[in-house]
Amino acid sequence: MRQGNTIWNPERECAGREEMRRWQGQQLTAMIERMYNHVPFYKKKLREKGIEPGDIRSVDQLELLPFTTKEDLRDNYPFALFTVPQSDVVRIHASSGTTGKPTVVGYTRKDIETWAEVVARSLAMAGIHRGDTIQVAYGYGPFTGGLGLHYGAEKIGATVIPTSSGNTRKQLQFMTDFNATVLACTPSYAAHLGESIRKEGIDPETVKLRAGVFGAEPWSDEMRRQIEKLFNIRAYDIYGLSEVIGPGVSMECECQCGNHIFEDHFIPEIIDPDTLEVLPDGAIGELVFTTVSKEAMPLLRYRTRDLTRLCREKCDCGRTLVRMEKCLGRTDDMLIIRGVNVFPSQIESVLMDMSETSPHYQLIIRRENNLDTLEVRVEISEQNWSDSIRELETIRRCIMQNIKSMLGISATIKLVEPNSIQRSEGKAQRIIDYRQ
Ligand code: DLL
Repeated sequence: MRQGNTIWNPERECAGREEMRRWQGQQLTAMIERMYNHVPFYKKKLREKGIEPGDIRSVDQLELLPFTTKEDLRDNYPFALFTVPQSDVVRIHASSGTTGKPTVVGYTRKDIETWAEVVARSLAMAGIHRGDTIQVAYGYGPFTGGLGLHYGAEKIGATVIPTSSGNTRKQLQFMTDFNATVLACTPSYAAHLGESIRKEGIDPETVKLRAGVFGAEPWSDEMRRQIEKLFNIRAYDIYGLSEVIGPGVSMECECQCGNHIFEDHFIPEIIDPDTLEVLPDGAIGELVFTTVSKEAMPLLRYRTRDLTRLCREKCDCGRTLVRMEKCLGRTDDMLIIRGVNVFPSQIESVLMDMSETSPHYQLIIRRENNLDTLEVRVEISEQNWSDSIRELETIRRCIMQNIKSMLGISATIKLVEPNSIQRSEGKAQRIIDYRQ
């Protein structure tokens, strides 16, 4: 085992496989009983499969259980999936989504404690501890980022600066004046903050950050390197979704080889999104979670629409928790351009791998004469913005060729001036699809 960061809960995070499976099985049995007895929606779904409480005793039987989808959450808006009376619900979060009703999530006091525990484990994984000062620049509100990180950071005894998102100048002032050692926000906002240090005339030496906890949107390893360079820090990936709990479903350790899933609370599966068949470890597919310990709103085989793969090989950090690879993207963000499946993260890898481009880009998709077209708008970095048409043309051609060789499709590349693409303070909006 590597001697490094503290393992917050070694009993759970380093449990043997059999011990973990036994624990998951017990929790699953109890969860199904709660769901069956308190939620008509689940009772109906379980009965349709011929399942009664007590029938499910082991995680091996997960495959027998029905799936839950985002549509199910919307159909049961706002509280019909709660397994506890509303008087036991101490917090409600909601995720806005782009269309229709928001998805609502409720938490009992114990759920809030579980959430703080998994975020505390996550921060410890990144070597963060009491004595650190964490600037939480995720949005505070119905979005789970701000309050999720906040409670976990307080649990480990760190000092929290709850800046929420936005107001970049104030963020930088607090970061330097209060000696923040950790920044938590979306990777796109981190990139913007990093660039703003120099623009605001701040001496980078006065920035004391040493780690970043970034997530809530897909980001490539190339983007990670850019952010690490901008701040001179180590950047860690935190994953989560409000329906399951919020941030802290999985987190990267110091080995940075995938995110460890807190599987004592959230049992993962990978399925083929078309056939719904369970796929073996190592295969890419849709991530599904069963939240065995949650009280207010447990979820049975919830389809996240996130695409990734699982790995159970031993990790050098000593944790035995299964790992998920960095998310490739969401099934609903996958663009089908002239029949080819394209994930924005693939294009990001190409762009961020080049030193001339900045971490700000947009993908514009149109349909012209029944043919899909992809335009990639990318900002050139300040130091590479040139008056020479020839130099810019060389960069443009290079991006075009690299995208063609990675994806097999041609894209129009439009180089735009530094600072011309709108910056995001939360999740970046990178796709403009005029076909919809
Ligand atoms: O984004 C929770 C969160 C807050 C996670 C802060 C990490 C940090 P939602 O708004 O419900 O919750 O969005 C969940 O965001 O299904 C993924 O598609 C995406 N996502 C979250 N974390 C990552 C990540 C929060 N690290 C949806 N990498 C999820 C890639 C991520 N995608």
